[in-house]
Amino acid sequence: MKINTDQLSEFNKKQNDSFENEIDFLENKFAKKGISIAKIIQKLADFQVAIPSWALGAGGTRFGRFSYGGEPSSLEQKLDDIGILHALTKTAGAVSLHIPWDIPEDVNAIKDIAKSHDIVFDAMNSNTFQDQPDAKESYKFGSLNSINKASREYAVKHNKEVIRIGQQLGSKSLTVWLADGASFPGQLNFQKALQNTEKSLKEIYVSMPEDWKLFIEYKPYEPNFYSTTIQDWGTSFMLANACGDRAFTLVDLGHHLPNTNIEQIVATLMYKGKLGGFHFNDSKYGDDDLTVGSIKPYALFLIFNELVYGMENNPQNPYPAWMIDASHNIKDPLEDLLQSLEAILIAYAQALLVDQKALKEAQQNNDVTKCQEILQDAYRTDVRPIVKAARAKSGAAVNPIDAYRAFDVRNTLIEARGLKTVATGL
Ligand code: PSV
Ligand code: MN
Ligand code: MN
Repeated sequence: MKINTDQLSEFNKKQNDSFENEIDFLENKFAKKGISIAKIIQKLADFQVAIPSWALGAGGTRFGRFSYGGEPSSLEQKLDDIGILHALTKTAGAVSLHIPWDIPEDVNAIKDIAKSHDIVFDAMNSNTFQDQPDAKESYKFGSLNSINKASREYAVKHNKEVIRIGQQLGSKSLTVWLADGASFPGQLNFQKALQNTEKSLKEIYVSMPEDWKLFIEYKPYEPNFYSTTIQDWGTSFMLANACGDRAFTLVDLGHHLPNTNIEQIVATLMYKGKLGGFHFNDSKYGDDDLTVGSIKPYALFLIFNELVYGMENNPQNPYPAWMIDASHNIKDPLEDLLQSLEAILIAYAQALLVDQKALKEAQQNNDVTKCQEILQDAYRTDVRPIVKAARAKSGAAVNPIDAYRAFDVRNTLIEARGLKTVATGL
């Protein structure tokens, strides 16, 4: 199924949304502060977020999985689904693949399909947290950190293979997330595990092409519940530094203990030029992988505020690789991703509305009340007309979920693929 720009502009016209009037109002209001809404609209229109191949089916739980119907069962179908998201939003122009779930049988055919949807291949993800049916070595007690040399070498080899596949597709980065850790005290020698991890990552790093980046993801717990070898940003940062200039830390919003000040982590990493990748989701308790912005929208805004500051003031930091890392088992996965994309653009727009000049002055004067007022003035602005204007500008749907439902996407997919479908992934 393909939705084209003409169909969408027709649908937009029919909807007759009043966002343009609201834009006029915002232009006038923010011009007084020297903030251009037109520039913000352009920034939002340019913003692209990768969709992970594993978020297109109903998943996100290790307990019951309930098929949503019409889910993609091949890489081709996954790209088609992202094509739908991208047509509706013009924000989802990239895919992040997980190997071995997404090994392409015919690389050129896959590249053609991606191109036809205007999708590029963002970071490749390796998987050393599961043993595959034909596995020669086991990751049961770790992969890159393993006490067992053969398991370590097997995991390094897998990562090299992921790089090779990524190169064929035109990807330029590898994300490594390790489940490696211990479930019980005494199980692991922490120092040895860290040393092995560092050594293995360095081996992977030196095997990357010169124009590739390595993203090292951290997570405090799960699946191991006593210790995780790369548990926090500090460990990831240290390992990235040990590898070299093209190794970076990857922040996943769900990978923090409750109440962690994630925006401060973002600021610290960008200051040091080491924030390479970013996974969006939301959570109430742990790595819940809920829809972006569904639980803590103010925290998301504060994080974006630091990202915007970093993108404008830290040339030492590369432009981060954005990805949604959310999936759910009771919502239509595509509607869920549309909601996440919307929440990301809303938080980005709010952060771009922060009056940086006034904030700097208030900080200089230690005017704490004013600082808070400035941030909250941006956060409490209804930026949805700006997001709609950005989408209208790029030829997307002004209201993507309305369009998704009006075009009856899910039923069309169910008709084509069946009602009892299982997508590969989590
Ligand atoms: C781990 O929880 C994670 O967030 C990593 O990004 C993985 O690559 C992804 O989920 C899928 O396993
Ligand atoms: Mn992640
Ligand atoms: Mn996660």
